[in-house]
Amino acid sequence: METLLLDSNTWLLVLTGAGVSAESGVPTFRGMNGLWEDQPVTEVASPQGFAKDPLRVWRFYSQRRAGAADVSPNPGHDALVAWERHLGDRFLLATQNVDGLHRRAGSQRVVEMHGNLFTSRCSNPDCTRAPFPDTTVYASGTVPGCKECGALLRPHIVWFGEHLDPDDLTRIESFAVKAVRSGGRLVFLAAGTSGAVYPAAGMVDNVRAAGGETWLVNLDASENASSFEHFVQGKSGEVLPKLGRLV
Ligand code: BJW
Repeated sequence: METLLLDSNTWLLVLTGAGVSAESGVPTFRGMNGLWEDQPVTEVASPQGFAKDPLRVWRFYSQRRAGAADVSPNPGHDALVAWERHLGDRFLLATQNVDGLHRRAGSQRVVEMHGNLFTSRCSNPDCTRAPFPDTTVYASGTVPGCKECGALLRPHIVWFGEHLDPDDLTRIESFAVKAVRSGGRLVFLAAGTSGAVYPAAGMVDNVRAAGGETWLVNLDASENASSFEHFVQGKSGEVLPKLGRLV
């Protein structure tokens, strides 16, 4: 197997997707065939889906909260923690996962691009209440309301058609810019992601355009696999612990 050198000149930007949590027992979107209760997830997890049937949306997220609370990080998560300890500020983890497993494993420099399953916020854009931690598994038939304005609460998740937090995107971009400006070796590694959902799927092209090196660790060839210079096929929980050579 190839090895990825992580030395004092390396700046490592990691992107993770659902596949990294698969070995912890969290179902991937592809694994569910993109369906939940026979409905396309894209229709449930969308502003339109919430407007049409908030009960169904909260049933979906309550079920996932219950499932994700019982799982533990796997050796793939642990390997990323070790890499971060080695590289310090020359490491950034951008995750599309909302399950919180990277932080539970010990990762600190984390950007949760698609939000967090255990955070809720008010659905009223004019409400001043900030997003807040919320581990409640709401009983079926319940839609929680905002204590401040009475509107419906919603999960703090980036649904299809919604914009990602611009601060998150800036943090990722600034990391790459800083790496290049410092004359360091910029490396981008994507793991466990189908490469189908943007803007995450476009990160590989941005890094290549900036002169960075690109690695993919995935169970199968993702939609954008041909954009990567290195492809290590396998389970992230088995590949990542062996891939990094920390010097
Ligand atoms: C393993 C493994 C193991 C298994 N080890 N590997 C440009 C072009 C075209 C469209 C767009 C575009 N820019 C924006 C869009 C629209 C849209 C989009 O991308 N659509 C595509 C479907 C084409 N994007 C958006 O709407 C985004 N917003 C945005 O860009 O705003 C501006 C804008 C809006 C509208 C138009 C244009 C611009 C928001 C995207 C938010 C995504 N949110 C979701 C749902 C959240 C719901 C929830 O979690 O409850 O986030 S979608 C879903 O997909 C979830 C995931 O984070 C995301 C990525 O999935 P991921 O992680 O890749 O998982 P899987 O299951 O798909 O794949 C798992 C992979 O792992 C597989 O390859 C397996 O083989 C592998 N694997 N086990 C290693 N053990």
